[in-house]
Amino acid sequence: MNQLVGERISIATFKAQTTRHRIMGIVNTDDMQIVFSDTPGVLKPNYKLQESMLAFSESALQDADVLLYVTDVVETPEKNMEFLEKVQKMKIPVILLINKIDELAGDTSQARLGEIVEKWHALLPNAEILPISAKNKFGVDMLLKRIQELLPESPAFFDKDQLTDKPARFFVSEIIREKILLYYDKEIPYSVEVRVERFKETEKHIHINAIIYVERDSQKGIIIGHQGMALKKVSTEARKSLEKFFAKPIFLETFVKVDKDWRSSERELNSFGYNLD
Ligand SMILES: Nc1nc2c(ncn2[C@@H]2O[C@H](COP(=O)(O)OP(=O)(O)OP(=O)(O)O)[C@@H](O)[C@H]2O)c(=O)[nH]1
Ligand SMILES: [Mg+2]
Repeated sequence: MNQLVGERISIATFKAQTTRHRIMGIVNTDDMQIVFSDTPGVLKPNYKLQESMLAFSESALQDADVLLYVTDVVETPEKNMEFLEKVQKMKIPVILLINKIDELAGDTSQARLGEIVEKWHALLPNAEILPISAKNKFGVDMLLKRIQELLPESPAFFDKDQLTDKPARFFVSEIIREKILLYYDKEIPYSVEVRVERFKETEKHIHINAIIYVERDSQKGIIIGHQGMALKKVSTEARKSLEKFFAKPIFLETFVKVDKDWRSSERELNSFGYNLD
């Protein structure tokens, strides 16, 4: 979606379950508007946060005109058979994107891609299949053109200068969460939520105070690290990304608090914005 929209709207890391929300990215031209919804991957929920994530994915499916199902050259379909059956029965056009074809190097790459396409075609015979590389922007323009052909005529849903449905604070918390996904292991990133307490923009700067919530005291210690070094690194890296995103110098203060078992609490999840409205 970031490549299609041309902005880094959705955070991306090598860890699973990076995306927790439904995030809209809007492409505007003189005579057209495309609204993309990036969503969490479809999974079987193990705790309440994952139930909310699944609800976001399902809400996007309900009002989409076209479904882009993103897989890659290494993912195997087996773990998603139930969802694939649902996709096969959908009434809207489905485009299956086989991403990361840049990873298929060498003489046998064409043959290997052929096998991958065959395998997916057998599972989703009604889907159009497009191999792409989001990293190298290979196939992305062709995809945009194809989506344009498939979309129905309709008035624009959003203002022509709008890029996303989310407010500035959302991107602050996501960028901080991205650094946490990158720099901590095991259950830590999955136990973290970020709340922006202050976002004050002046002509020259943006002042931001953010609280990093964890589920337990022991996790608080890990986030802060020896002599505060781990938190310092996260804050520095987040500040750099925020300065790129907002194109302004940023003053960022981060605090760590414990919100016991927040990801299993309906009330806390609502307060963190994990509800559909
Ligand atoms: N080699 C290669 N890596 C890619 C490409 N596109 C994305 N990646 C990497 O793949 C990883 C996963 O990307 P994400 O955007 O987080 O994937 P996602 O499917 O949204 O995953 P979740 O949000 O966790 O459900 C990141 O490390 C990306 O940098 C590509 O075209 N080629
Ligand atoms: Mg994602």
